[in-house]
Amino acid sequence: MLSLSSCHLYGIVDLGYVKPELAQDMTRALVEGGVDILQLRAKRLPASFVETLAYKMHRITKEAGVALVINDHPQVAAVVGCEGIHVGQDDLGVAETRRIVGAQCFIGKSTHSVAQARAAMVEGADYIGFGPLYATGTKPDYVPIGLEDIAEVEGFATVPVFCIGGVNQGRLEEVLKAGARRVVVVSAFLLADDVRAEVRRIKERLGSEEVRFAASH
Ligand code: TZP
Ligand code: MG
Repeated sequence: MLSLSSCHLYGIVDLGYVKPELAQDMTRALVEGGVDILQLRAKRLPASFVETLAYKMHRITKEAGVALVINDHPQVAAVVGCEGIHVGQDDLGVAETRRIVGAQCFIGKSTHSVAQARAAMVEGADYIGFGPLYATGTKPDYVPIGLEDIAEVEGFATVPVFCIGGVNQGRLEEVLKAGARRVVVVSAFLLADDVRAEVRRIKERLGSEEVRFAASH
């Protein structure tokens, strides 16, 4: 399994886009394409449903060596033995979440400003989601924060920062130029005609850890 700091491309199986019965196929496509880490996001579905699906997805991700993160349901992450849990600003805090998931499970937190990113680090989040950078149908109620604060957050963060929100092939270049090192891609993957090919394309541009290391030394 890749360590969290080696993960640069983050995919999400969001049931707002994927029918539950196609979630396993989508999981396979995303991991075969090359996501480093994958989240199950099933807003407004009961925990029992999320748990059943998490077991099925975890079988696939584990085999592929990809960490599975559960959005919103710490009990599910704990019982299924998922590698990560993701919480938002309105969810349980990091400490309370830690009490449920234990020490083995890493905790990611969504942040929407520099101040929230700092606070999430102080709280002990293991990674930060930072966005939405652009307006996105996946989070229609959120005001996009743009690209200008990415460099600042990357400058002080001592945990991985995953930039999120409207990221796609066409925008990747400017996102990376703004200082991002890691991205989450949701709809651009889930709505692609060829999911594997789309993941591969973004993965190639993001580069391997070795290439990045060589470039910075
Ligand atoms: N958090 C901030 S933006 C976002 C989440 C879950 C959705 C990103 O989805 P997309 O489709 O890649 O814009
Ligand atoms: Mg949440």
